[in-house]
Formats: sequence, structure tokens, C-alpha cells
Amino acid sequence: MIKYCCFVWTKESILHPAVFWPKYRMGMMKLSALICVFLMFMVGNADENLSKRCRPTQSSVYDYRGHAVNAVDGNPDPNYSKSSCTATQNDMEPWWRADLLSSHKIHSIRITNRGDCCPQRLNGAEIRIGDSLDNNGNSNPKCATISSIGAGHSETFHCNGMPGRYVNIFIPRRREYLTLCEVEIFGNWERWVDC
Ligand SMILES: [Ca+2]
Repeated sequence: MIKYCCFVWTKESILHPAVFWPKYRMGMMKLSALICVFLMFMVGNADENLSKRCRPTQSSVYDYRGHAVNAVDGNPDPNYSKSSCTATQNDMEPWWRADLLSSHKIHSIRITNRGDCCPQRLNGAEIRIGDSLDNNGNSNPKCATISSIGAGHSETFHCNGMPGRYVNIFIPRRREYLTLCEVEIFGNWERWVDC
């Protein structure tokens, strides 16, 4: 988008009637190019909430209120009855995964736990980031282990720019229900791609 805007802006700038003489056209082109490079640098390095445009999925769905997309609907309401939290069945090693569609540098992840019941279910869950779908993405490198998050509370985990297309939250080595009321993933492009 920035690249397209820069192209149009530069084209319009050099064709503007006020920039009639060639020497002024060249100056305007250089100025436009410099501003574009600055904008692309700033946007490329700014953290954004990547979860707004990810494709979420999970190991199973508990009921009609617990779909995977509820973790990235922008609503951190921790009451499960409000249909803004996820919930799996009582799976062995349940997991939730966000597909960011291309590799990104992940700087931090903010997770909101359920507030109306059983916050301890999230204890021991792991955050995994990487490009592999082996073991449903649960074998990717680990960013953090969640020791505990209070009922209805949110906690931020720092991943220091770990690269990956997939962000997994999964509970290893036990049978459990996995519930997430909001997952915000902050990072930026690992490289420029044309979508
Ligand atoms: Ca939500």
C-alpha cells in the first residue's frame, strides 16, 4: 500500500503544472523518494497487532460459543457466556494456532484468560512460534511457558523478534480444556512480501 501511494504521489508531483522546469522536477522526485523511504522504514519497523488479520484454528471446539476466531475478535471480555472466548474439548494436548499468512518477527503476545471459571486450566501452556506445521506447529521454538494468569486478567509475554508464520498456544503432557479470551500478537514483517 505504501509502495503504491509513493508511486502515485511521485508521479503526480513531477507532472504538477507548478513543477514545469526539469530542474524542479528532479528536485521534487528526490524529495518524494526520500519521504517514501522514510515512511517505508517507519512502517516496516513499527509493531502492529498482527492477530487482526490472522487465520485461527484449534484442536477441537467445545460448543457454538468457543470457536478459535473468538481469540482474535478484538474483544477481551473474559466471560465465556459472551461468546468472545475459545474453548476446546477436553483434548490430550489441546492447541490453538494463528496463521499470520507469512513469516513475521514476533515481539510480544498478550493473552487474556477466562474470568468466570477455572483460570488454572491455562497453567503450563506454551507459546510456540515458527514456520513448521509438524505436530500442528506445536514443535516450533518456544517463546514462553505460562505459569499462571489470574481469572479475567491479561499478561504479556516477550518473544524478542522470534520469526515465524505460526503462533501456537498449547498445553503439553495432559488432557485439558484450552480457553483463550483474547490473543494479541505484536510484531512486524520479517521481509517485504506482495500479497
Ligand atoms: Ca475475544
